[in-house]
Amino acid sequence: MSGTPEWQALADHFAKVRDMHLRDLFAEDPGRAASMTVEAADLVLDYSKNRLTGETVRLLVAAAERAGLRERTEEMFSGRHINVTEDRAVLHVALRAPEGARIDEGGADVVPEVHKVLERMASFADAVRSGQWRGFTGKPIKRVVNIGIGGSDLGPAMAYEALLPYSQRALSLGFVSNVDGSDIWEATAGSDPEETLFVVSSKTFTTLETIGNAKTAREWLLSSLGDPASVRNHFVAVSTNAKQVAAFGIDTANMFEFWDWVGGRYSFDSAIGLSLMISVGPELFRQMLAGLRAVDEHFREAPLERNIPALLGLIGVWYNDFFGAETQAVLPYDHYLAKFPAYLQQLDMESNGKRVTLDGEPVDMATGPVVWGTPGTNGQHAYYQLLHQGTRLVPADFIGFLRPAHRVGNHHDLLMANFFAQTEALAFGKTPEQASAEGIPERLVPHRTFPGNRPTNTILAPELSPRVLGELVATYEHKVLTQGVIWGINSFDQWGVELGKSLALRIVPELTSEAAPELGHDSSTNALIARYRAARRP
Ligand code: G6Q
Repeated sequence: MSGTPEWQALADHFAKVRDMHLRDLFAEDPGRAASMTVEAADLVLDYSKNRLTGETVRLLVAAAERAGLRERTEEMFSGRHINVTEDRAVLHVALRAPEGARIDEGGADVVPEVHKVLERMASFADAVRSGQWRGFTGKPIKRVVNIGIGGSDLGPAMAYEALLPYSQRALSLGFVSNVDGSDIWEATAGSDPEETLFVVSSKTFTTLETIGNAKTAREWLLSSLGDPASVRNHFVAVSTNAKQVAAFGIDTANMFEFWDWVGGRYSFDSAIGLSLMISVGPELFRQMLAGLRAVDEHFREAPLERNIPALLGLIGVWYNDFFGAETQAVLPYDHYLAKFPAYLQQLDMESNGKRVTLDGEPVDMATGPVVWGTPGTNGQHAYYQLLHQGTRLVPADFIGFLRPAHRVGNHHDLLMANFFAQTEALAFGKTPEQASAEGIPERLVPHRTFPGNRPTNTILAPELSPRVLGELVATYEHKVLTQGVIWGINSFDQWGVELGKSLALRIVPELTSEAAPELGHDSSTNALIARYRAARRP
């Protein structure tokens, strides 16, 4: 990409606009906000508080077209194996395709399969919610614990929390992911085994953490209920691997299937969302799917300069590759979106944290940024100092809602006043002249000056409903695709997680074997392992 005339045009343009200030850009064009606001589905994106002009957007769109964003998008939607290093289709969009749509993979239409599994999930979720599904001793289920990690955890955990106001409160949900025994300990402590259902979610059903936690959960159950036959009532599986599910002892009649064309971090709306569906019910889950679908259609059809996911992606590229920004903050002004930044961390960083192109050549530009964030207004009293006055450029997405989940006093007005104030302060700052005019003593003026020109996107939606949550997730999924296409990388593999995993497997016996093994690592790792072994001795 970097050798193309489109990229060069962006570089030339950057040299002209890099020092422009948002104060001037807004002063010069009273219509700026109106022309830089896009609406799609239930979402409004105002990207006017970014350091760019209409020309920047035109050039970024030209770069996206040159990189083949449209072609790659169509390839994805039509089931081509765009995950080239794993030779797989990338069809999370099929998970929300309407009945009657047709998407072929491996010579067969996958849409009927998707709907078949959705139906099975719905019957099961209804049975658990209504108390019709009973534990081994005849009690209804009151606690559901999803055991999974990474893509088999972050999505449902995020969405469960996001949709808590829509959940069946009589059912408590827990999410166990960490191999650290404290996680399963806390998730089961105080729970009644007779009323607990474990959903073991693992695409491969071989993941060390998940299988370890599932075994511990089974022991916990059996230590109380005794009879191995009880596993049938208290364990279900979500997986692509029926053989391993059966080997674990879960009846494959209680297995909910998904497919290798759903990447882990793109899977929360597949059967991986079973625990979420149990919590909110099938109807709201379907509304969430409709939200995802609405943005899929928008992304596929809207012109790139009016396309919310594409614009977010391209604006991100602008800061990442021209301004040299290294991070991207995501700041949801909604308590229930506390886990959304963590979810996006995986979606974005595992997808676009790559250093070689699809052809295996080194990428000659910066790829995915470090994504981070926490809900407003908490961050304001913590790290926003750096956003306002630090030396780094931190582009930020502000996500807010017109209506709150709960009308509690004037809390929502206060929350949203902060939401609007922050992007205004970041963009326009406070000049030394303004500070002096406020009577600030001269020696403090430099400290109390805000340079402004700190870029933000504002995403507004009516309320955090299941549908809107789906829209937000699809927006970021397609943002990630947009950027991956520009950088020419494979956003759908994750080889970078393999090395640590295989080294850990090699180290396990070194920690646990009775005979002191010869340690063949570097001197640091050898010494650390020796120290651990010494402390482990009874
Ligand atoms: C996601 C990754 C990864 C994966 C976990 C869990 O895209 O592939 O986070 O989801 O490693 O894998 P399993 O679902 O196979 O247990």
